[in-house]
Amino acid sequence: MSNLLILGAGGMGHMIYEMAMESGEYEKVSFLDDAKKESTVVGKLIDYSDFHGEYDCAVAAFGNNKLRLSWIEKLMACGYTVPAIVHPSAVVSASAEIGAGCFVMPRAVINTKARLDIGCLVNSGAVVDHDAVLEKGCHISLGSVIRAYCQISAFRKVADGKVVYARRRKIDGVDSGALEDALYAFGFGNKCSYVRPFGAGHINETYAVYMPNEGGEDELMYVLQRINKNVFKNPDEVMENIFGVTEYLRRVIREEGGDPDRETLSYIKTKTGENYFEDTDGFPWRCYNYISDSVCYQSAENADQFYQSARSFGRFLKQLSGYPAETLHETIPKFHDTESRLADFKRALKRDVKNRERTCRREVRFVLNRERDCSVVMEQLRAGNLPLRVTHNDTKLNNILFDAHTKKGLCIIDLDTIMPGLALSDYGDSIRFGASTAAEDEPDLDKVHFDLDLFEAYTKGYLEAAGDVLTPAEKEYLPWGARLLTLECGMRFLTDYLQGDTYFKTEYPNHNLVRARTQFKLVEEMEDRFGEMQAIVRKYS
Ligand code: ADP
Ligand code: GN1
Ligand code: MG
Repeated sequence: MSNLLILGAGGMGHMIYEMAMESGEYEKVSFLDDAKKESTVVGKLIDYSDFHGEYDCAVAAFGNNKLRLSWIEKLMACGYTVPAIVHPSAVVSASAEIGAGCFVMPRAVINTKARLDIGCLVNSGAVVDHDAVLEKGCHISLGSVIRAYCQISAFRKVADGKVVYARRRKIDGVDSGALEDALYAFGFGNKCSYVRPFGAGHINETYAVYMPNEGGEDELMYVLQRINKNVFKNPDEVMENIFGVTEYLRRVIREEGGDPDRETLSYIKTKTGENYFEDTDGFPWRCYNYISDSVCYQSAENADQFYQSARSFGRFLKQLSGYPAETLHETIPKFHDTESRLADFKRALKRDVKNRERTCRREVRFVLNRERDCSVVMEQLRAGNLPLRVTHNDTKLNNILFDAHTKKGLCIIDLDTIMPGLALSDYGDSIRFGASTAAEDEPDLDKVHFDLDLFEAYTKGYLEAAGDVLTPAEKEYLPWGARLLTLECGMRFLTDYLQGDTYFKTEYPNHNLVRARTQFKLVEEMEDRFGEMQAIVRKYS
């Protein structure tokens, strides 16, 4: 057993004496003090080195922070072991670090991953919450609270009963109070290295959140999104759908022997347990884990990639075939109701609030000439020939993550529009976006073509993955799905153009018109090749 020498026989020294005795770790405990004449005082401070043979351990029990520290350093230099003395009633997390010569007094709490540098004094009833840091020689006085992530500078004395809050750090890439609030709401504020805009979605504001990993390097760990409340009027319902569906998918994926952490998104609740955080402007923010080693493509690099995406969306449909569709909220009413979309278009055309009708007459005519088409699928639905299923409803290629190594589809993202819908909408929207030779906003229409090989690759993949759950009528109408979703999307872009670009994000004044034109070009080519499309669907049915 060790012998302990306490420098300073004042009030604090006597508390340390009692604590050391109670700990049962020391055979002999004595004081050095220049003034006191008690039986336990064995000498003067100046003689500290002479006692090293008899006492292997020594601590400095001075209330003055700098004095305590300077003595600790002298004791260490002399070869003494300078232990931390912790009262048995104190609660100290196993992951907390307590430096040499610290005193943790009765009923103090040192929480998870808190770090106390040498010579700190945490007095009775004080709380040092998780991840807080006390630099050397601090004194946290009676009953005070150091909140999580605070850093208390060296030699600082925090007065009795005080609460110290962490000050917010400046985080690179944060350019608004709302984004900063959101980062803190999800608990990233104190660690986050930086954030940056992420992805190429047309609806939400998406940020990549970088945090230091265990090796101290910055790593993309979370995706934080501000939900577009102009589009999603009821974020509670959006998030309820998402939590319900992702929890269900986790179970299905686990049963299939897959990895739920990589094959579906894991949404994170706020620190107060909410599904999303609402900023002071009333915008909802939500967050999910970034899936590492994944890639997101804006266009198919080859037919196999497109085929893999089809397999993923097909699998997604199948995985959710047992989900109780009636529990899902309709997050955007009549989302793929082509007749209703046509009515919206006609209203925007009539109002023409931006005086843009004169700039898009050809496109307007293109839509009005296809009024009949807008009812083809809706009539089938009304007749009960096509079943409603749990569908994704926004199956663009950039709403799927690929595994960076296997190059296979990994995880379906952008779950805001999961609702009861038609399988042909999911199939058709993928074709619309992916079976084109150009980007959705390619201004040179000579570059925009409907690619029948890509169409075939997708059809093959989709039917391989989901063919057995689809009815013959659903399969028969898949080509219509492609044609109508493309027409509908073009119509939506044109409607937004007429309304002054209030729905989709745009980068220049006629961006929506440019987008509408590519969609109509694709529709025309699909119309020309409709017979071939139907034959391909039959081939894989
Ligand atoms: P939006 O409704 O705006 O399209 P998304 O949820 O689709 O919102 O996110 C926007 C974009 O951010 C995606 O299309 C994708 O490019 C990118 N993105 C989102 N999450 C991830 C992720 N986990 N990994 C890679 N890219 C992602
Ligand atoms: C939007 O959110 P994003 O960018 O994945 C839109 C889709 C359109 C698509 C056109 C909720 O998809 O419906 O088809 O743009 N999403 C919503 O690119 O309206
Ligand atoms: Mg998206």
